[in-house]
Formats: sequence, structure tokens, C-alpha cells
Amino acid sequence: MHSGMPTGTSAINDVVSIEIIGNTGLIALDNPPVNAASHAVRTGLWQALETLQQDDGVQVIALYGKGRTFIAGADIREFGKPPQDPWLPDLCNFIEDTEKPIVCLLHGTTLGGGLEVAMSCHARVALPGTRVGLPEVTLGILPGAGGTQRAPRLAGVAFALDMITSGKPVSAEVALEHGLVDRIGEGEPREVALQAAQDLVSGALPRRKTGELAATPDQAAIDAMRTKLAKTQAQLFSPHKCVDAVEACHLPIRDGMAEERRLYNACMESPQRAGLIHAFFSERAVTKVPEAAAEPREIRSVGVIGGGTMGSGIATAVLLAGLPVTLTERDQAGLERGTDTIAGNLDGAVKRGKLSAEGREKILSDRLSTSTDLKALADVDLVIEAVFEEMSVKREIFGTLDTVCKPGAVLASNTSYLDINDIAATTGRPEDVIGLHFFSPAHVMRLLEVVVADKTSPEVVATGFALAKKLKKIAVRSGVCDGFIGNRIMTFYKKAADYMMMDGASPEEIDTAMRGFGFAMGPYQVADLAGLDISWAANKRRAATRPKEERYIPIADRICENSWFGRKTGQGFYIYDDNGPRPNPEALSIIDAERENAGVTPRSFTSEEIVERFMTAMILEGVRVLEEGIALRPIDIDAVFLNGYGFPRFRGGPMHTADVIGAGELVRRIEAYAQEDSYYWQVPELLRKMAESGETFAEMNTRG
Ligand code: 3H9
Repeated sequence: MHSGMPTGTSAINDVVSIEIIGNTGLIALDNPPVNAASHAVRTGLWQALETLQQDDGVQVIALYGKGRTFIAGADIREFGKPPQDPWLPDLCNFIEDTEKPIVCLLHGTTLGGGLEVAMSCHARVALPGTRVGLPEVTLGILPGAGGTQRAPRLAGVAFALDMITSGKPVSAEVALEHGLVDRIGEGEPREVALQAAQDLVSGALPRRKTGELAATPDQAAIDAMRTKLAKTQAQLFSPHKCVDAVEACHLPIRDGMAEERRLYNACMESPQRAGLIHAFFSERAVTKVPEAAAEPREIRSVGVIGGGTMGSGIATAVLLAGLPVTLTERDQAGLERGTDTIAGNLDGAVKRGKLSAEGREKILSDRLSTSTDLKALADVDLVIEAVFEEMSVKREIFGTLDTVCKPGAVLASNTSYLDINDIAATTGRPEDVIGLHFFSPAHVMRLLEVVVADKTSPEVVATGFALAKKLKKIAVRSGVCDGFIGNRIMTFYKKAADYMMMDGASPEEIDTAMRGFGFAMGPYQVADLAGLDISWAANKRRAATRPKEERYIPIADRICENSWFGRKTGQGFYIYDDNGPRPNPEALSIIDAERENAGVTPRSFTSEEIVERFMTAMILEGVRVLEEGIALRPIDIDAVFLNGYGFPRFRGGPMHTADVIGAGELVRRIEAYAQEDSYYWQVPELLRKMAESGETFAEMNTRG
């Protein structure tokens, strides 16, 4: 342990301070919550180095971060604003050129610019549990402060390429193995940093200037990565630029960094950067809800009603989060089916490396219990009902839960369309009733809509958000309406797709066009996956109230009449067999027959036209969802589609895309389409006002 005596701390500015202890100048960063390398951090660090450099008593410098992490990256909030000196790359070079040896202590999540600062120091020590990474690519950029040049010098071209193009962090152990850090040291960050400084002086820790090392050439790794990315990430901009930047690592460091800067600037200007950073902030913005200040109820056990695909998926998600689950079904056969599905889901988790084989056994034997009697739910803290979408069934279940469950238990429905207020009214405790709408497969999909009914208490809403956090899901608050945020908007834009299908585009053409836009799946692939019977039931329910003016396309209903419900029955719009999904000729015949019935002469649609109509419809209904206050802000709608509907992340979500298209253009499109169908295509008042005033959805997100 270091034996020097502290001689006091002096603040360089609000976020950087120095302390001189014996021969060591210790720099501490304190910029909560994640020590982002903001302008203040950069200026403070620069000045701290200058001060310590000039202090004759200081022989060695150590750098560490206070709080939960060393620098987690550049300050993303500064992106898009005019850059302020000193730039992070200049600071990194300044650190590297510092005459006195300088060691960096890594802990928490040392990411992006944080790792770049660390790699510029002359040695690195990480605490156990540290995650180290260069995640810039996930924000549509590349490591722009020397990361693409220094990482290959320390860890080799192949490893650096993997890290930079995947954006995935690695553990301290892996970082050590690959030379990104020099040692793992245990203790408090300050103490370990001081010890490391002494070791740097004594030579026990090697002192190297990363920029002076040469990276071993590895053209094969570069070529292999280019080939891989051309296949897997063709639509993305920055991963390819990452490879170009790493390729420059054989130049002298300053020349390589100049090339890195050129490529970084190109990424910064790309619309994908704006979309991906919007997506990053959307996931954090959604937690800022009016009920956030309420105290969530403690959830130690969960009941799930219904062992179908949804119920089993929800149970799996809860079990994987470490909570015990009681699964109920109507009969023993239902329970067996549910248990089998859960076991299968857990097998998948084992295969993906998310769970050990013993962990799987333990979950099934210790954490999962089953019953055919709702009374088994008497003691659970939260019940999630996931039975068939039939209001009478749900009302009966909630009536029973009201008599069975203990006071204070949260009673949740996983309904995807039905009115939570009606469900709540069957209980004497509507304040405990909430919608928790999971997305299929529930143990995989990240989205959870937290549906707040008229009488739901703020604590119950806060509990929904707390549960989502435990399940590692993105929770988005939604008001009550038919389909909530996501399915309501989907139901609307699915009609636009159906109109195009009726008028001449094939399901495959529509799916291909939307995949071309960047969706993971097209709308008919999604329909097949979700189960056509779900929307069939909803269509029947809505039939009585469907306005006469609405154009109704019965193609999916006709397909369902054959008991073809999509993937789970082997066919729907596509056939699912050993030859992989392929268009279902029987579905195509149904489409032809329905066109003929309706007297439609099919016409052709370009991919561009399909995308334009589809996106315009999605945004149109998104605007209505905002007008009605179902979603709190445009960014909540974006988070729903990014996390539950395979919306391309690099496009930031439908409402971000709306800003890219512009309100004026959207109004023009809707008015043009209204020439064919003036009932479906109506310009929402809010959109018209935005077209006139120039206000954007981004501005609405930041309005208090
Ligand atoms: C970069 O470094 C570019 C350089 O190569 C080149 C420069 C020239 N900036 O996620 P959390 C906020 S690019 C500003 O809830 P967690 C976040 O918004 C950067 N703010 O916590 C939230 O604010 P609020 C490369 C940031 O514990 C709060 O901190 N780095 C930043 O679940 C807490 O965040 C990355 O991409 C930031 N860099 O996760 C890392 N990071 O409370 C991005 C976070 O107001 N960050 N905030 O909502 C992360 O991955 C996670 O935040 C982290 C912590 C793992 C660090």
C-alpha cells in the first residue's frame, strides 16, 4: 500500500481535481453520472496535466474517476453542437506526449472516449468487473480520439476490428489477455491508482507510449471483416468506415489519426448518426414519466395466468430475471404445454450462452410452480394475465383475482388491444390494475408497454417500470386505447399495406420493400409470426363498429378460415417448412380472388412508393396517438417501434423519421393519397399546424 501523506486536494474546476501525494500527482475526475468527457472534463484534465508537469516534486501521474465509472465516453449531448477546444483527440495526444509517466485506473464502464484516454496513458490498470469497449459504432460513428489507431497497436488488428465494428464491451480479463490493459488490481480506485503509480516508477508496471508502438499488419483480418460487413451490415454507414480507419493504423500515429478524423467527420454528418443517437436517448427518455417519483411496490414473486406462447414467454422472462413464477392454466394439459414451452425457451437461453445447463435445471425445479387453480396466486406480489383475447374471459379472471389475491398485489393484463378500464372495473381495487403488454417472444423482445388506466395508482405504474428494469426491458408508458401505442399504430399502417396488397402489390413485394428500408421483417412476415388468429379475433370484434366509409380488406380473414394462422400452423402468407419461408401460393390465390370480387384491376408498386405510403400511414397514426395523449412524447412512440416492431435503429423511429421527411411533405403526401381514399387518408390537425409553424417532433420531445 502506498505510504505517502496527502497534502490536500485542489480543484482545477468543478469536475477535475488534483492531489499531490509524495511523488505522485493524482488526478480525479468527478462528472456524474458516468464521467462523460465533457468540455469541462477536457479543459480540467488538460490544465491538471500542465500543473503537474510543472511541479518539480511530482515524478509520476495517476488518473482515475470518482463514482461508478471511469469516463464512459465523449459527452454525447455535445454532438451536433459546435466543437469546443480542446478536442478529445488533441487531449489524448497531449496525455501521450506528457513527459512524466502517467497511469490510468479503469473501472465501471470504460467506454469510447474513456478507453481512448486510457490508451493514451503510459500504462493501464483495471479493477475486476470493469467493462472495456469502443461502442461508437452503435451511435453511428467511430472511435474518433485515436481509438482506431491505438487499439490495434495494443491489441492487434483482428481484435481491435472486432471490438470497434461490434461495439461490444469486453471484460477486464479479456482486455488484459489482449493487451488493452496491463494489469487487474483489486481495491478502491484511488488506492489502486496510487499503487500503480509507484509500480510505474519502479518499473514493475511497464511504461509505453502507445502511439510509438507498431501494429502488426493483418490484411487478412481486414479483408475478412469487409466481407462479413458487406453481408451483415450493408445498410449501415459507420461499420465500414471503422474498418477503413483501422486500416490506417500502419501510418505514423498522427497521420493515422488524421485519416480517422476525416472518416469520423463523415460519420458525424451521416443521418444514421442522428438516428442512432436519438435511439440511444429514447431508451433513457421513456423512464421520465409523471409517476417516476412514486415508490414501486416490492415484487418477490409473480403469477402468470395462461401457458400459451405469450404466457410461457412472460414466465420465462420473469424466471430468467431470478423471480419465482406460479403458472396457472385451465387444465393439466395446458400446464404441461406451458411448462414444455418454458423449458424450450430456457433451452434456447442455454444455447445462446445466457444461462448454464445447471441454471436451467434449477429454474425448472426450484423457481417454477404450476396449478390449475387461481387460488394458487393468493400470495404472489404481481399477477400477469395472458389468456386468449376475449373480454368476457378476462373479466371473469379479474373478478376471481379480486377475491383470491392478497391486498396490494398488482393485477396486470397482457392484453394487446382490450380496454384496461373495463377489466379494472370488474375488481374492487382498480388502482391495482394495470396493462403490462409484452411482445412476442416475450423472453426475447425488449419492449414492455406499461398501460395506465384511469384509476391505476402511481405506485403501480412505478412498479411496472421497476419490473421492466429487472427484466432488462424498455418500458414505455401508454394511455388506454384500442391497441395502445404500438398495435394501434400497427393496425392503422397494416391497412395501408393491405390496400397496396389489394391494389396490386404482393405480400412479398411489400415485405421486401420494408426490409429494404431497414425493418427486420416486413408486415406480412410479422403478421405470420404474431399469429393471424390474433388480428382475426380483433377484426371480428371491431366488425360491428367499423365505419361504413372504411375500405375493408378481408384477405387475412380468408386465410384464417382455412385454419392457417401463420408460422405456428406452418402456413399463412408464407409457407414454413424445411425449404424455409416462401410465398404461399394458396394465399396468393385468395388475394387474386378477393381482387376479382372487389373489381380491382391490379397495378404495380415501386419499392419507393410502398415505403412512402407505409411510412406516411405509420406517422399519421403516430400523430393521432400524440394528439390524444396516448403517448407522452414523440420519442416514446420511437422507443416502442425501435424495441417492439423491428424498426431500423439507424432511422431513429417513426417520429424521428417524420422530422427527416418534414411535416410539409407529409401533409402533401396525405392529401395526394386522399384523392383515392379520403376516409383513410386524413391530415391530423397537429401535423397541419406543424407544417405551418415549422415545429418539429424533436422540439416537442424537449418541451417540459
Ligand atoms: C465517443 O466516445 C466518441 C469518441 O470516440 C470521439 C470523440 C471525438 N454522454 O445509461 P444510463 C447519461 S462516443 C452523455 O441510464 P447505466 C444517460 O443519458 C460515446 N450522457 O446508466 C443518462 O442520463 P439521464 C461512447 C451520457 O448505468 C445517464 O448518463 N460511449 C453518456 O444503465 C445514465 O446513463 C458510449 O456510447 C455519454 N457518453 O449505463 C457509452 N452516457 O440520467 C454510452 C450515459 O439524464 N453510455 N449518459 O437519462 C452507456 O452505454 C451507458 O450509459 C453506461 C451506463 C453503460 C455508461
